[in-house]
Amino acid sequence: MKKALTRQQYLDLYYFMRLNRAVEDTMVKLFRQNKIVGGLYSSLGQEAVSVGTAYALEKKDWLAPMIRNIGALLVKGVPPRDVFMQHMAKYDSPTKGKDGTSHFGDLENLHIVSPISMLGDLIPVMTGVAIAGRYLGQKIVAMTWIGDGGSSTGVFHEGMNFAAVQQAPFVLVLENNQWAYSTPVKRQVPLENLADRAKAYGIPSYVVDGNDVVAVYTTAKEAVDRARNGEGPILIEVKTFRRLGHAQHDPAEYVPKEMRAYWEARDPIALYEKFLSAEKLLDANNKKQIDEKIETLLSAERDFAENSPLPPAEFAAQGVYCTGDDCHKVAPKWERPIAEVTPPKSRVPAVWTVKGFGSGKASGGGSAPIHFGDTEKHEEQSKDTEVPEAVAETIRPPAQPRPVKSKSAKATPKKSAKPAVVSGKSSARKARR
Ligand SMILES: Cc1ncc(C[n+]2csc(CCOP(=O)(O)OP(=O)(O)O)c2C)c(N)n1
Ligand SMILES: [Mg+2]
Repeated sequence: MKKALTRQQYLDLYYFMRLNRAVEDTMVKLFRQNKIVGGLYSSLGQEAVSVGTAYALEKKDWLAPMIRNIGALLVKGVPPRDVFMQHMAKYDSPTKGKDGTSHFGDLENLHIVSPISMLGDLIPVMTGVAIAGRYLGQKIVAMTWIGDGGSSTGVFHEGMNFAAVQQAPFVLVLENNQWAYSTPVKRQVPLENLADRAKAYGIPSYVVDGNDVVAVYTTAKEAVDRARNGEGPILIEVKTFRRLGHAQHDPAEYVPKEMRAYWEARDPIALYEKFLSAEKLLDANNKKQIDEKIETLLSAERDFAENSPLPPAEFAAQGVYCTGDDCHKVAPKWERPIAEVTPPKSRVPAVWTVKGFGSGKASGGGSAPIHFGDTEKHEEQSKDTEVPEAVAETIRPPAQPRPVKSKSAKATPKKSAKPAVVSGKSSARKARR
């Protein structure tokens, strides 16, 4: 932990980690009192990740949390009562009681996109947010988090590739907490550092100790600055450990004792307290003040949440489907002229083959980004796309006849089945097509 921040920044990081832990401790109590409606996930031991990364964002930036990022919500300005009420499905909660965990956002004020349960889907969504911000000239950065397990989904790769090719101002925090449910990282990815996944997209990456909040913050700040300055997306792998089970129902008995002991000795809050007192940034008196501040705040927030009513029963049937303009207007708020969505504002030149691109009108009267219609095929498209033989030889590896060992290949082939072993070059090419 290097000393480079202001005193206030050091203390903010401490306060938010403590608040993160206290909010989650309160929810464990509520869960045991049967007041939490859905599942309850924990970021115990991972507070430095959510807090250190979100603290690197500016107010205008956007984030999208996953289940273990309540700390990021708190840093962005979500009051603890909203987190409590959301988990308790109370009527005053951000979704008015229509969710039992943390699926809520705030697009208007705090710039928070709701979590999406399908792991990885937030990556292309937040890439879109980042690109939209660039079109609008807002100089924003978008950030989201993904687990070690989530980094093996298809959409992770599609999303990262999309972000990279668009040079989106997007930071992805890959939270490697060693486990995806009961699967250890080593059994799902043959990589020492998951940050190496960035190489496949030609983008920069960092590996950082996720239990050192100052290291997490300074790394995230550098990444956010680089993304904001137009360097494109950045992947940060933070190495940490999921101290509890996947959710409250999971005792996580599959975690080896030595592994747990190693990480428990590296509690991010305890480590940070040591650093702060060694640097004379925190003494017993400051600590007591922070304890009291958090206790007073959370007891008021918890009371508010407990006193909020559950939604009326009939509300369950309302607002399930959008009924059109009387529900909310489904229309982009930012139809843009063509100059704003093509270079130099966007990274990639548009190579539309559809005639009339940019000349259509959207329902709001603005320029439609793409005009589909009964347009003729562009000349380029109708050309014969067959690769000349001489060129084909240079781009296609020669066919390697392979011995067939698998059971299914030994079985009598169906009439329509292609030959399992191909020998000649031309038949190999046909088989590949
Ligand atoms: C695409 C997809 N597959 C499976 C799941 C079910 N699921 C939810 S959380 C989880 C484990 C995630 O592990 P990891 O990404 O490492 O995150 P962690 O829980 O460790 O924070 C799984 C498999 C899901 N939500 N989405
Ligand atoms: Mg994990």
